Amino acid sequence: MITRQYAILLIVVGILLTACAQSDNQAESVVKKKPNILFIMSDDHAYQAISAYSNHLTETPNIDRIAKEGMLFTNACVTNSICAPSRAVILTGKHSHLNGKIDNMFPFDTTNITFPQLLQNAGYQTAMFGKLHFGNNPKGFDEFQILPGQGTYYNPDFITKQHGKVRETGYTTDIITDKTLNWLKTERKEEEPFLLMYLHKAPHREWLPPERHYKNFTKKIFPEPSTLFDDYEGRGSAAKEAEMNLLTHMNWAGDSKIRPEVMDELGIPETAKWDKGAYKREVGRQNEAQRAKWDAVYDPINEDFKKRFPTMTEKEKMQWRYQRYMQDYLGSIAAVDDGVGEVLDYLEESGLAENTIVVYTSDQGFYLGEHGWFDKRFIYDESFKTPLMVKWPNVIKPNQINTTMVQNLDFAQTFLDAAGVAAPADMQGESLVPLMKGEAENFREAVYYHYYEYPSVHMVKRHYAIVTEEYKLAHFYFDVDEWELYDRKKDGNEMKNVYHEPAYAEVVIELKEKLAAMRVKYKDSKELDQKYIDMYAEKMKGTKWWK
Ligand code: SGN
Ligand code: CA
Repeated sequence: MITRQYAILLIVVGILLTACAQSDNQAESVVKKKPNILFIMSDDHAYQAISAYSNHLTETPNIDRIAKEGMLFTNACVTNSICAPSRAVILTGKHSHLNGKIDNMFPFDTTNITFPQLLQNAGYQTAMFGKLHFGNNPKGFDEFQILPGQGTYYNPDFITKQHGKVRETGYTTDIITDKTLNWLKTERKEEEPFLLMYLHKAPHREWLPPERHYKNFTKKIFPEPSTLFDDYEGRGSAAKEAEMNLLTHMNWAGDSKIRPEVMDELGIPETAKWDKGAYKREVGRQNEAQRAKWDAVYDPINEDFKKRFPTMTEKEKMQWRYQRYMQDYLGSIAAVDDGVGEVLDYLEESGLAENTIVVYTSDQGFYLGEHGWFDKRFIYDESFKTPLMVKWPNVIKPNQINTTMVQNLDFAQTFLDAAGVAAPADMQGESLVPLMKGEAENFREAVYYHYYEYPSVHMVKRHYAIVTEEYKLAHFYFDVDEWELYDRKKDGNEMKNVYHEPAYAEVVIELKEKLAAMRVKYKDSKELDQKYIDMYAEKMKGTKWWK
């Protein structure tokens, strides 16, 4: 016979056990609730070429889905507008002068702690596919397949974690998409949250679209930017001396896809000494079948050019180049948009979308003929700002537009915050999660910028700067000592340096103080500027950049 006391004890134990089991279940569901993170980044994708921002150039319906279902950031920017340094800032949450990856030349210092390592330690399954451009392999990834260096548009090589170097046949953007989808479908573990980095090489120079898009895009005509014929008056020597002009610095063969033989026939010299080489490297990499399709479209363009070139004015050459540039650049983006659509579709079909943060961004912005330029590097808006949109169902409401100044510096802390993982104290960004929830006020007053790679390709001088919503104050240094100030509200195209205008004297004093304080806050200094000049000199000694 069970005594009454014993029966009560059993009931109490039963209740306690049930309560424990329930809280275990709750704990489990909390663990399960950690969001997946799909980080999509393309290379050199200008916000001017995303229809969520403006459709004056092209439509990107799939990329736009992310903005429609979530938040579009209209003032996202980078800390250093160049490829590998931007990626290093994203992974480490630290400015270039602290993570050490100041330019594209030096390999990334792998003793840096990156957010993927921290997520992996916290139980995330991690994978990376596409372009990294670090000079070494990424740490903190269960799986990676990355392009060596810049990669190529057709028949790319990949450095893989499992099988060493492999060569694939096909179009690189599509292959990176397939690898990403394949991992989601076959490698992803049900029981762990994931971090998936899906990193396109496109639309990086030399802009080779796939057949399905070059067939159409080569027939299109695009509106010219109002500053296409900028003469750089009213600005400092940096803009005047930069080598990014469509007419004078873009390659005829490599970039505009004029056959080297046609250049010879017309007596056109190479723009840069790798002009014809770049054509051979990219177009020349296609196999016979790919090349036949390519020639069917690009040969008639060459024939037409042969007829026109002898009588073309400089202005007409510039206009012709701009159209050719946009056709290939935007055609390459159309393939990125296709890939993004496929991956978003799969997230929906598989039910993963519900608990997945999806980010679309670029490693920096790009000039699409504004100021007569291509490329990036400068603090002027087209390359300083970068596209950014994020969807996170149940956290970010659909169709949000956020105008706050956010930076690529903020990603690491944002993802750690979303995953409930503590960020190291020396990371320098801010979590964007409060902004995404619509909770943050007084987020940030100004951002800091520092570009280093000079002298180098495109010859953009070293400069550091402070940017507020109203102003941009930049100091160009090393072989010059020049300041530029832009009134962002009055001069959106940044055509007039007002640094020397008496009306702005007060603004200059105030911003210089703030800039000095920012350099202290972020631990940048004259000593570090000099250290990086000395390192660069050592590395580049004897090259054409450093005699
Ligand atoms: C190559 C390009 C440059 C470009 C750099 C860096 N020339 O050198 O135009 O600025 O890469 O780009 S190319 O003719 O070889 O394509 S980055 O995106 O990697 O920073
Ligand atoms: Ca880039």
